[in-house]
Amino acid sequence: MAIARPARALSLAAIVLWFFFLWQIFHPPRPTDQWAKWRMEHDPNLDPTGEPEGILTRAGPGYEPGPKGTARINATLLALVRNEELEGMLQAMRDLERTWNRKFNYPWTFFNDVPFTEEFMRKTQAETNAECRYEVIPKEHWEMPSWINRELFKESTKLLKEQGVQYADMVSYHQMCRWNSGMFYKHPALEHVQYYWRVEPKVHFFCDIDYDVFRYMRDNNKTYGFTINLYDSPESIPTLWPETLKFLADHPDYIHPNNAMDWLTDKVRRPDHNEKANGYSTCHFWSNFEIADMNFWRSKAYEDYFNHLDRAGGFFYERWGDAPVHSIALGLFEDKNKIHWFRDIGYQHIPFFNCPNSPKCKGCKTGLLTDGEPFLYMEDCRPNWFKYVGMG
Ligand SMILES: Nc1nc2c(ncn2[C@@H]2O[C@H](COP(=O)(O)OP(=O)(O)OP(=O)(O)O)[C@@H](O)[C@H]2O)c(=O)[nH]1
Ligand SMILES: [Mg+2]
Repeated sequence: MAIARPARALSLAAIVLWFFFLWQIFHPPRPTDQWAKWRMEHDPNLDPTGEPEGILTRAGPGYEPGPKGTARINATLLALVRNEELEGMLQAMRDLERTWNRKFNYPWTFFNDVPFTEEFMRKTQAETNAECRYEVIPKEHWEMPSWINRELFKESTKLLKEQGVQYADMVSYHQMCRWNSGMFYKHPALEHVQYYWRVEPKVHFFCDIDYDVFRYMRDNNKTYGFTINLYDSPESIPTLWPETLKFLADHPDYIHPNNAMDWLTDKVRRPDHNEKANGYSTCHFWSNFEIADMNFWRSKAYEDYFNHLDRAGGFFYERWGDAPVHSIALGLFEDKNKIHWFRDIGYQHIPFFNCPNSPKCKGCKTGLLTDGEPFLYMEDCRPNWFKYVGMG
C-alpha cells in the first residue's frame, strides 16, 4: 500500500529530528569544551591582588643610581642574551624599567658566550639610569664537558628529535640549560652578588611594583620567587628523576623536613607525565622568570646535586632544562615556605601570562593564563602548587 506523500515527508522529518536530537546529546565535545577541565575552577588572579604581606621597602633616598644608592642590597638584574636579540632585550628592559627599576636603579648584568657588540652595550645602557655590566662567559663554564661522548650526543639528539623534543639538536640550547642550572652564579662578576632577577629578551612586565623586591626577599626570608608554574615535556627528562633518587639515596640528609616532595611527585593531575618522567610530576617554576638568592645554588647540597647530574650527562644525552633542575632542588632541599609566588608581578613570556587583578596593571587581561591554543591550559601546574604548598 502506497503511503501518502505528506505522511512520507512527515516521517522523514521525524527521523531527521530524532538523529539531530541524539547528536545534540552525544556529539563529541567542541574543541574549547575538551580543554575546559584543565582550567582552574577559580583562578586566584581574578581576585583583587595587592602587595605581599611582610616587610616592604619603598623607593626614596638611597635608591639613586651609582654610589649614592646605599639603600640597594647586593643584587642585580641578570640576562643571558645574544647580540642578535638586542631588540627583544631593549623591549624587556623598557617594561621592567618603567614598572620597577627606574625607582630602584638596580644594576643590570648581561652575559654572553661571545663578546657584546658596541651597539648592544650602547643601546642597552641607554634604556636605564642604572649601571650596566657586560660579561663574557668563560669557556670552561659554557663548553660541552670533556666526559660527554660526542657520538652518543648526536645519536641521542636524533632520538629526542624524533620524540618531538624542541631544540634537542641545538648544542647551544643544551649549553644554555646547563649554564642556567649550575654555572651562572659561579661567574666571577657575581662573586659578591647575592640576589638576582632573571630577565629574558622579549618578555613583558605589566604592573607597577612599588617596593624593593630584593629587600622583600631578604627581609622576609625568601629564597626563590616565581610567577608561573608549568608541566615540562617528560620526553626531555626521562632519567632526571631516577638520577635524583640515586643522589638522594647517598644524601638523604640533604632533604629539608619542610620539603615539597608531594608537589614534585604528584600523579593525580597528569598521571601520564609522572609515568613518562619515571616518578616526577614534571611541575616546575618557569625559570625564564626567577628572583632568587644565589646562596641556595652555592650551598653544598645544590653543588653536590648539580655535579651529580652533570656527570650523569643528561644535560646533553637528554634535554634537561634549568627549570626542572632548579625546581626539583628547591622542592627537595629548601623549606617550601621560602618559595614565593610573586602574584603581583604581571609577566609574560610567550605563550603564558601571570596577570593579576590590580589597578597597578596595564596591558594584560586579568586572569588570562595564555593567549595561545586552548590545549595550553593542560600545561598549567599552578593548581598543584596551590594544593600542596599554598599561595604564599
Ligand atoms: N648568549 C647566548 N644566549 C643564549 C643562547 N641560547 C639561549 N640564550 C639565551 O638564553 C635564554 C633562554 O633561551 P631561549 O631561546 O629563550 O629559550 P626558551 O625560553 O626555552 O625558548 P623560547 O620559548 O623559544 O623563548 C634567552 O635569554 C636567550 O637569549 C646562546 O647560545 N648564547
Ligand atoms: Mg625564552
